[in-house]
Amino acid sequence: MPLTAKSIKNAYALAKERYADLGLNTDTAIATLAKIPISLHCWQGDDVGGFENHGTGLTGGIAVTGNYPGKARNPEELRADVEKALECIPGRHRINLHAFYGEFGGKKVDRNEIEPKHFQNWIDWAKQLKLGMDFNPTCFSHPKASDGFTLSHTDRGIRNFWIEHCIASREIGAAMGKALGSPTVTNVWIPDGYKDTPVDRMSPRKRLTESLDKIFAKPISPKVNLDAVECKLFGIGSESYVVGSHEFYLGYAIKNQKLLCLDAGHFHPTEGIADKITSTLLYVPEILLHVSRGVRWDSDHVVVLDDALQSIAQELVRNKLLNRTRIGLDFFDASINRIAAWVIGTRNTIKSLLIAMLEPPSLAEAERNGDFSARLAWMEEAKSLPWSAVWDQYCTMSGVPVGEAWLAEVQGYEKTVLSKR
Ligand code: RNT
Ligand code: ZN
Repeated sequence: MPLTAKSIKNAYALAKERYADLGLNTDTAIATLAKIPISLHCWQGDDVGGFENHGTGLTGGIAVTGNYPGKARNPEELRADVEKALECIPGRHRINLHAFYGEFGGKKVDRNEIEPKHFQNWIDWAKQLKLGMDFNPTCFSHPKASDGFTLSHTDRGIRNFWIEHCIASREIGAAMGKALGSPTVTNVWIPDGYKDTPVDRMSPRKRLTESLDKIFAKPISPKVNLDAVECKLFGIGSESYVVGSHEFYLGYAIKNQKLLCLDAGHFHPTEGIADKITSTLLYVPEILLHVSRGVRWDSDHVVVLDDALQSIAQELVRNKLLNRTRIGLDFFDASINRIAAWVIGTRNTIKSLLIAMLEPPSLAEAERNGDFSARLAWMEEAKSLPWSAVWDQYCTMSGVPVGEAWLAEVQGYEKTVLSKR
């Protein structure tokens, strides 16, 4: 039996009362939650394919596995698919593009020649849907990245090519931010690294610093563009050494007051990013999150409502850090319906924030009082509070499917649209 409007309302009324007894206002939680945008990564829709055709396929030490039918083949299809996903997600969000999703009208425009005009259709579409936009230079899947090095390459010509690409990307980010009245986060991630043990770990890092300094030389107003840098531990084919490691970018971001991007899949397999949030935010102005799920390696699985995700949300909410954190998603699964992947991952991320917002104040109080038995007791009891009734209410208020009802929507779209591709 599907949930009825009446049962959702009744369940919410009971939940509201239960939380009120604990000192929490569920209406306030919903209103706060509705103001937090999640940046949906366009690349889940086409397996990080992009709209160029250099014949290199996906490179850069990342991999998409699966061959589920119906992937988006062009900008129109990708936008339609994102719209379908957004219809199943409560709130107002953002769309995160990579540079190789530009529209070049059949002309060959190399990465160092891209301009805001190549993204005008995306900007117009985002404006219409009231979405903010985020951006990324694409320093992979290109002949000039074929040996695995870009901004730290030994060849000055190749380095300069990628520097120009990143400079062009910042300008595009600024144009997007200006057009949409909300700053674009332009995130630099490069794949540079070695499969096997290097002898010289220092020189590539020096070159990367120099390249980044050139890229960021021109000041751009933070009202339109914010620069972020993303670290990584290893990639496929860069197992032994990654130039842009955590320590490298942590230092660079602190020194230059850039946003540090923390991707959940970019650390040792048992290392979470939640515990890094308060430390880094003491030294950098803001952070960008790539909410992802590494399984055994940086495998970019769809985000589920697990402890790692909930810890991230708790850190942001407990420490009131949401206004200094840009939340983006980064996963790519081609083994399931790609729209379902977006919906599942995004709904889970929003759910985790809601659960964190509904944490009883008694938890922090117990810790302040040094009562660690009470802290653990509350931590565990809090897990079975009726947050799902509040979530259902939020979905109802937002006019999006409640509970599993979104799945039928996505299945219907698969039948009428995706299966015809
Ligand atoms: C790769 C990084 C990077 C990419 C996207 C496509 O390891 O996580 O963020 O996933 O830019
Ligand atoms: Zn990432």
